[in-house]
Amino acid sequence: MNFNRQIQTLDEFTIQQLRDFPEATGELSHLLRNIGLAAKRVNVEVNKAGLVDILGDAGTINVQGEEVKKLDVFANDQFTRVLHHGIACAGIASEELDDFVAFDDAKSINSKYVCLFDPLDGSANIDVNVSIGTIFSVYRRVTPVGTVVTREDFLQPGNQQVAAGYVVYGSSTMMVYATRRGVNGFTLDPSIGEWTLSHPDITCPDKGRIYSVNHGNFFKYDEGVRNYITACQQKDKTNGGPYTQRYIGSMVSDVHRNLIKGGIFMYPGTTGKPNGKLRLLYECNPFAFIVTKAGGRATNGTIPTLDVIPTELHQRSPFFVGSSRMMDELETYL
Ligand code: P6P
Repeated sequence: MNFNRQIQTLDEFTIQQLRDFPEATGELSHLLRNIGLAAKRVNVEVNKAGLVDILGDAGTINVQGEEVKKLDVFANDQFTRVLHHGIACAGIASEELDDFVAFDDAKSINSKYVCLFDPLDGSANIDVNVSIGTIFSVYRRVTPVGTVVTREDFLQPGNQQVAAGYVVYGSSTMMVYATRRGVNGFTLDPSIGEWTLSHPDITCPDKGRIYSVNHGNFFKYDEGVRNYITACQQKDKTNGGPYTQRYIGSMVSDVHRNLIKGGIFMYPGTTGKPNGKLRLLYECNPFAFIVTKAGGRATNGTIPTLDVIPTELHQRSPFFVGSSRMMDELETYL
């Protein structure tokens, strides 16, 4: 009997990666599978979100007699719980939590990774059915295994990440993650509840025709940014302009599209918010790592995003990320 097994699940992929690198302990693969499990649970709730009137608003008790949580709180709980119960994570930091959480039980203090995440980015888009996402970043701890993690384990520059990824809860649900070995995308097959390898070895085209920015802030941007945005709109045989403007206000969707098709995403600083809106540790750094591993580039407008030394868990950073040749062009204006 001929089994035409084309699909490869996330479990099979991570185990195959282990075989290719025998020195690996398997803890990072285990952590990534944990994230995949939590994301499947979040996906179920996100897909029901449109029924919230039936299921009850956050803070109420639903028909099953359970307290209905805001989706981003639910998502935060799922990722925190799965990572705590796993064997690979010694602590987490989350957009939803003021401070990091050290897992101080005997098993967790012997884990060698920490994870930072935005459990549900763009959650304000849920009630208008625009795609939203989870963003995560994984570091090897810098404090000794066997001790409780401290703040310095989380305040590492993005170039120290061992893995980073995102989940986009959209027309289909996808999980994309990067390690030093490359970028791979998995699409959730709801009929079997498995992440299946759908986008192996993702590379970011070195050029694209999409630019993504909130034009509403145009007159609040620096002159260099304004001049670049204007250039994107002008006919120019050297750079293939005018470009197409695409911006749906959900970072995961906007960056994912530009990663696959080629393009540039910008969230610059403004006169009122010189560091912009996006968070360095669990929004900018993960995408900077992913797009860079795919052949693109990312900067805060001055230095590569991955080289920024963090000082606070929730610090913001201006962010420019995308196709390498478009980033080169942008930098001639900054
Ligand atoms: P603005 C969503 O709230 C978010 O954090 C990102 O997902 C998105 O790229 C950005 O904010 C949109 O912000 O100011 O353009 O509405």
